Amino acid sequence: MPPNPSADVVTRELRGKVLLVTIDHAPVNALSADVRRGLLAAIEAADADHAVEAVLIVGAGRNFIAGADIREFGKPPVPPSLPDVCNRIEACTKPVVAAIHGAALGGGLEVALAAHYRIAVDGAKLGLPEVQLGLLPGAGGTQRTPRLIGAAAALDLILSGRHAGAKEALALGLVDRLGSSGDILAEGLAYVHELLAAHAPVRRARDAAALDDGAADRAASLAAVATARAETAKKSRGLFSPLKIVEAVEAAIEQPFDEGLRLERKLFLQCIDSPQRAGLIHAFFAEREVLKAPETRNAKPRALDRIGVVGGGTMGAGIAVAVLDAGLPVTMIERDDESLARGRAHIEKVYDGLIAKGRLGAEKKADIMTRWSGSTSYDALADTDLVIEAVFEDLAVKQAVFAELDRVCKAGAVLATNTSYLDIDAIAASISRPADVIGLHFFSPANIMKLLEVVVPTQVKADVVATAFELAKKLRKTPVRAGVCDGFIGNRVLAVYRSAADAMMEDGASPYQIDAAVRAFGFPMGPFQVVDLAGGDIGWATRKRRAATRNPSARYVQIADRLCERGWFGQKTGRGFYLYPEGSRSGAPDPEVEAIIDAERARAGITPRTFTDEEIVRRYMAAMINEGANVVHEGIALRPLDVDVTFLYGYGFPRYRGGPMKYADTVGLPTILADIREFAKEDPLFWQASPLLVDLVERGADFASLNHTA
Ligand code: T1G
Ligand code: NAD
Repeated sequence: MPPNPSADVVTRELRGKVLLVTIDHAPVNALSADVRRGLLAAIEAADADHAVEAVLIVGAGRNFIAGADIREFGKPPVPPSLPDVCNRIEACTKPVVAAIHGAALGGGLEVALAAHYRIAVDGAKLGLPEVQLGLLPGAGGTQRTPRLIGAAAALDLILSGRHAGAKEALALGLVDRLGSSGDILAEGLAYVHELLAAHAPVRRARDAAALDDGAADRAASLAAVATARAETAKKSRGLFSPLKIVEAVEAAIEQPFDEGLRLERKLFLQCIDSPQRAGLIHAFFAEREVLKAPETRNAKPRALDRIGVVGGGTMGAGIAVAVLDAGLPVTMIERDDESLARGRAHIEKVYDGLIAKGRLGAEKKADIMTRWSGSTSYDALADTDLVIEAVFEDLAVKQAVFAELDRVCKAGAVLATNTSYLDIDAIAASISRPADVIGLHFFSPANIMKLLEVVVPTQVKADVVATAFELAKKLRKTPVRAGVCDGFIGNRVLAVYRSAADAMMEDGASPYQIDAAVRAFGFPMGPFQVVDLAGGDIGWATRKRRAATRNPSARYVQIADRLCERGWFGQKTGRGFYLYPEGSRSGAPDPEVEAIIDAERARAGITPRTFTDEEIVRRYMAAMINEGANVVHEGIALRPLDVDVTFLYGYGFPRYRGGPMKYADTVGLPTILADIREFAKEDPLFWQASPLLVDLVERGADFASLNHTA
């Protein structure tokens, strides 16, 4: 048997007549160059060794293969390529069986599809999620999958990037057999022996007939492609790879296998070169890196069996639903019975909505609500492990609540506040156990939005931070560690680019043009639509709170105040920057708002000028990036990637751009700095380049250079 060049990550062992090939490359058996070399060598060895009558491929650890090694993308390719490895597996003269447990994703599923037979066990997840990385299956997935499961099913799997469970995979025809026990090796070996006993031939997916079983089939396949093309063109919102996927699957119907494979390769390399690939892969790793806050490294989370929520308003109710959805019991505290009943009604409204959509049964709702309890007495929190305060945004009101929590909660309970802006150090310092106080800043609606800013005050204990991250995991939230300042990471940066948008509006751009330009950039909504959604009154309250400390020489655009003075708070009042006839959620431009803007320009002595969409985006992004750099510079955010994840999960930043700091690197920091210096000629107080940005440009470095593990 020839030597094994990758013995450390791919082992092979002759078990009777079966060559057992095991991929053991932690953490997820990604197809690194070593693994590819090892797989290739194993098939070569199998073909060369007469003692081998069949090959069984399995993964060590929790997964089969999670795909190509994503860290290799963007770097010079190292042979052998995965398409070559898959073609070699398929060309093996002995039956090759893939035994799948855990993840068989992307290139991992492509390896399995190149094998001649597939068995899976419960818990397996099979999929081609490359589209989520701005790619397409580049090792035969777009050619073999349709031939095995048909064009429509293949398009659904590849365009959605979703994972299919073992049972669905069998039904689709992705696998041939389901193993009943969880012991994948035993199941795999038993299946191989059964195939050998039946003299099962090698069977290549390239020859499978799901596509061209007669003219009718072919017509149906082409119709599926046409439908997918039309839907994708409508839905893909500027994404590059989805339409390439449709083109590749179409080739699987129209072209001979090897022709289709060549086109797949060409399209794959186009996706590799697209900046969207870089943005989406950055997002993939960034959302995993944020989980590793320094405090979580050595500290053990405290218990999290019973949760309390103080306040049953917009946020308190949403947080309670998130806790209930995680399967935990929640105790809600409100000021009085009427408010408590309103809090419970807010929660029930969420579940009634799901029932109305047929996504939840009434019994299930009743069962969930058995884990809700409510009281107007804080004593009901005596036994809770963690309490989240979500009462009015007023320091004195919150400190009074924390005084109550300090009185009733057991030792070791974690006391959290959901404040948006207030000084959490001041809240912590107001009680006898400041080390147990932390900020948990949810985003509205709290049961939906994935982002959770974990705000770390100066006196907090490391295990309290670790507990907060553990809670995020239980609630399926993406936590980002933030330091204490006005607005933490997200709202602080938001306030700055909102001001840039306000200034452009007063200088001549209509709010509707600004929103349209920001949507074209990839955001689901522009800044003025967001104000109308969240409610103009919240920002107004913040501006009023800040009035006393606002720098008098700083530019202050009063247009939003004029609307609020009229009670035009947005969707909740039927008008704001937009008009919302009969409660519709999509607003129409309002000529009265434009008249108010004109009047404000005249009051401020401003002669309006025109803005191109390109300039609007440059100013909007320059403000966002510059303040993002400031929060990193001041240590409020650990790294630029923490700012990116905050905006990806809390502010609708287009994922394919990777986040504001990743976007800045894509554009080039010298360009961003030059823009800021250009804009500073008009308003030097507002456009002060971040010292971090200036330093990076001087050193010829980028934000990515600061994204090390914290
Ligand atoms: N490459 C490199 N590293 C990977 C990886 C991959 N494919 N998948 C995961 N990791 C790392 C991850 O960064 C983390 O590292 C650790 O593994 C655990 O991951 C040619 C082009 C498999 C379902 O898109 O969906 O094949 O933070 O925290 O929750 O057609 O990881 O510990 O340092 O997510 O148990 C297609 C991506 C690639 C699957 C496991 N494959 N991975 O989830 O653990 S493109 C994917 C996942 C491709 C071919 C194409 C999940 C998982 P660290 P984790 P998990
Ligand atoms: P809300 O006005 O909808 O609800 C506040 C609730 O707190 C009310 O039901 C009130 O009865 C209750 N309450 C007040 N004082 C109390 C006390 N002493 N004891 C018990 N209950 C009391 O407000 P909201 O929008 O849910 O905001 C709550 C907190 O969350 C604020 O700090 C806010 O800044 C923050 N926040 C709000 C949002 C948002 O989008 N609304 C987003 C993130 C954070």
